[in-house]
Parts: sequence; structure tokens; C-alpha cells
Amino acid sequence: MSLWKYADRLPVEPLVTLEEGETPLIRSAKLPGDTWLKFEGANPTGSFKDRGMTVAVSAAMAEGAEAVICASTGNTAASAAAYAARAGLRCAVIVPDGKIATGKLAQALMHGADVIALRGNFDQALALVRELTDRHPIALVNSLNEFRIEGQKTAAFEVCDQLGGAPDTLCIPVGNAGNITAYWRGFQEYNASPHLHGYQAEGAAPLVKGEPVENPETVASAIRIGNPARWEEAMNAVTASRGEIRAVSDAEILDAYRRLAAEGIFCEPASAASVAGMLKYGSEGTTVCVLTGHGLKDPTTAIANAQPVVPCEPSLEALEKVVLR
Ligand code: AN7
Repeated sequence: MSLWKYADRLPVEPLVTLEEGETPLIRSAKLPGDTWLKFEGANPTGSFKDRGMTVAVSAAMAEGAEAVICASTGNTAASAAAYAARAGLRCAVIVPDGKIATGKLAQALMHGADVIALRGNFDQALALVRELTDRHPIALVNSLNEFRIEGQKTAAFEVCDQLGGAPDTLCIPVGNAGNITAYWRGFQEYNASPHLHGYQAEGAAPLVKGEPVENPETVASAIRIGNPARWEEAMNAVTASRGEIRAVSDAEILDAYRRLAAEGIFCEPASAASVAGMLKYGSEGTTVCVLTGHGLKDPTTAIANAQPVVPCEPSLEALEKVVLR
């Protein structure tokens, strides 16, 4: 089974699939309220991007494309690379130099994509690939691509099916604003209308500020985005759902990141923004926090924010000392 169980609501045939979707909805054991975690890290490449990519790359195949391209803070790149490999298409990914998490870089490289490190940020990368794909017959698989949104809307269907009804509130991190757009579409198609609470990182919060951020900065590299492509749709989703869009600090993101890990759930920093926002601003009723990507994506940030490793000499005495302390 996969998200293709909703094939009658999707616009193409599943030409390329890695059995994405059908991710766990886990009730939090420690967070306040009736809080559920939609663990999108359980997708094949470890992020929600696979939902959109299976549909977008299937569409590209149907159209006879030979290559796909995207700008990415990392997860889109990893997912595009995997699905392109699966489909036998060429893939190029444009990423901000030095600003994508190690796991994502490893994935894109291993799946054989051309990884291009732009001496610039995500927003510049996206503007450039948009121009490039206007001029050349290469399929753009960023979330500007409608097929991406169509695939990602299935997460809203799953949440409703898993809970046996719509949640009251859905908390979600917001970067380029494709995913919040997709959830809102999915909920509408399911006649559900939870309040959508979108959270951006304080140093990369254009939607909260009401204007683009030229030099976005945050520890949550996945959402280090200053000029979201789906700006209007995101604001419409927030308004129409009587929700909110707010900012959380890096310290609040890292605190939520550690709290989740302490109950056995490892997500990446950007994903923890959903929980950070819920903890900071509160939520109404049954609440689902979307954990968009797996913690293993970004081992560097994990190790920098956890307790140190304990060194030990190879003797029983030394081992007792450190274990029984
Ligand atoms: C873990 O990979 O934009 O608001 O290029 O990787 O739909 O952009 C990633 C975004 C949240 C924000 N959580 O979603 C990319 C990219 C994680 C992410 C977001 C991203 P959107």
C-alpha cells in the first residue's frame, strides 16, 4: 500500500513509486493536550517531499521528459534524485553552498544527481532554475509544480483517515509554503477544515513579517527561505482556516527537537518548528503536528545539541565507573 490508494484523487498514473505515504500518526506521550505527530520521516527518502515527487516524476515520465531539476534546501534534492534514479531520468539539483544537511547531500550524490552548490541562497537558486526551465525542456520539480501539491495533499487525507475525522488544529513548518498549500487543498477535498497553524523560523519569517527576507538565517536549514513561492496560497490557507502564521526562535526549535527525541521521536530541526509553535502559541482541541523530515537527515545538528559521548579506557573498572555513575 502507499499514497496511491488515493489514486482516484490524483491526476496521473503511478509510473514511478517507492511506496511513499501511509506514514505513522503517533500520539505524543509527553506533549500537552491531545497531540498527534504525523511522522513524515518514515517516507522512503525520509521526508514528506516523496509524496509530491512520486506524482511529479510520474507526470514528467508521462510527458516524455528526460531530465528533472530543482532548487533545494536539501530534502527536495534528495527526493528528486531518488525518484529520478528510479525512473531512469537525469537529475540536477541546485543547493545553497554549505547550507544543506549532510544526510541530504549524501542522498542526492548517492542517487547520482548532479549536485550544484550555488554561491547564494535558496531563493536565488529557485529564481535561477525557474529561468533555466523557461528556456530549456527540463522538468521543474519544485513545489511550483502542481503535481507536487497534488501528491502532498494526500497527507491531509491520511490524517483524517487515521484519526477517524479531521483534527481541530494542524501545526506545520513553513518554508517555500508548498506543503501548507497542499494540506489545505487536501482538507478541502475531504470537507475538513482544521485551523492551520504555520510556523516559520524567526530569522526566515517573510510571511510573518509581510515582506521577503533578503538574508534568511536559521539552524533549521530546510526552512532557510526568504521569499516563498506559494506566498499567496499559504496566506489564503491560514486566513480561510482561521489559523495563524507565526515565528519561533532557533532556541525554541531546538528545545522542541530535543523534547521529541526524549520521547523516542527523531525529526529534523525544521520539523520541530511545528511543535515549537504549538508549545509557544497553544492550539485548540485535537492537534496534529507535522514532522516533515527524519532526524537522521542532519546528524551534525543532532550531535551538536545532545549530551557528549563518554570516553572510557578498556577495563571493567573504568567501564563500571562511567556506566554506574
Ligand atoms: C523538513 O527541500 O524547500 O513550506 O528545498 O525540508 O513546503 O517548503 C524543504 C522544505 C519543512 C518546508 N520541513 O516545506 C527543499 C525545501 C522540511 C523541509 C519544509 C521543508 P514547504
